[in-house]
Amino acid sequence: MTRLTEKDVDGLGTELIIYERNLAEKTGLKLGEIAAMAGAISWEDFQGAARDYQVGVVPITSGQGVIGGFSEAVVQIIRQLGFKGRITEKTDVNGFYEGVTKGLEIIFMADDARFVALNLRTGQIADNAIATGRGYVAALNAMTQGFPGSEVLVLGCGPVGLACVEYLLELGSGLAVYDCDSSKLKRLHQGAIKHERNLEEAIKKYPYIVDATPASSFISLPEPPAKVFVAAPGVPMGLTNKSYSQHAKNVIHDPLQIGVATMLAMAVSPPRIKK
Ligand code: PYL
Repeated sequence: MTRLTEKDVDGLGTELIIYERNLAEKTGLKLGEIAAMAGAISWEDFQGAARDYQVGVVPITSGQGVIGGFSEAVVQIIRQLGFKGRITEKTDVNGFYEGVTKGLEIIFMADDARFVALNLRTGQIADNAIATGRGYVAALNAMTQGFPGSEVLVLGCGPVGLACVEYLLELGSGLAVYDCDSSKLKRLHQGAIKHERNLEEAIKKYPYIVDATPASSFISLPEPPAKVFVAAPGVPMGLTNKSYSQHAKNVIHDPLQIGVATMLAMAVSPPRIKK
């Protein structure tokens, strides 16, 4: 997981209205609707949870320490979804204790290894990598209205890519995967998954692409008027600057918003019956 910088989250909280408008133009949905879809909770129940839960964000100083603006960005996204949210005054375990004793029932916290949202009432825990994968597939599904006519190409089989694969299988979408480490593909033996071995060829073949890799500026898309739709979660951006600017209208990308929104939906979603 690539660690965000202050620059990545700078201004994020104050630009959420513009962000939502841009997302709705591309997908026809609000951030909360995309999150509810990916989090397997109805939009009505998600709005009900917003009236019911108090949410806290606990800054964590371990490892490389606090990222300036990170907790502020997370709490602004939470508020944008209609929830009451606040950052604890204290950090780490002290901040967790403060939140619990002050009645916060959903706690967001991130160290360098993992970013979670814990629902203290139900015990449900949402992981950012899984939520990000699901949220971006839901957004791409909405933008393309169900991936007509082709499989979806997932680049990268790390935690985000694997969450994309799982959700695409749940949606019943056709699916192809590429990973520079082809040994990772062996684990994905589910019959319906195509394994692509050549990146350049694969990118030319699929109009629907999820970039779930930690690499930057390595994806050159076919030139317009080729129609291609890309979900590019987090940082760094995998598209080259030229491809990103040529296809910007059909690219969904943000450093945190869709992942955090889907974490919240997953944390308040009715427990899923284990099959
Ligand atoms: C959650 C983000 C998404 C991509 N990379 C992940 C990352 O940057 N993780 C580190 C988060 C550290 C937060 C710090 C704080 O400010 O509480 N411990």
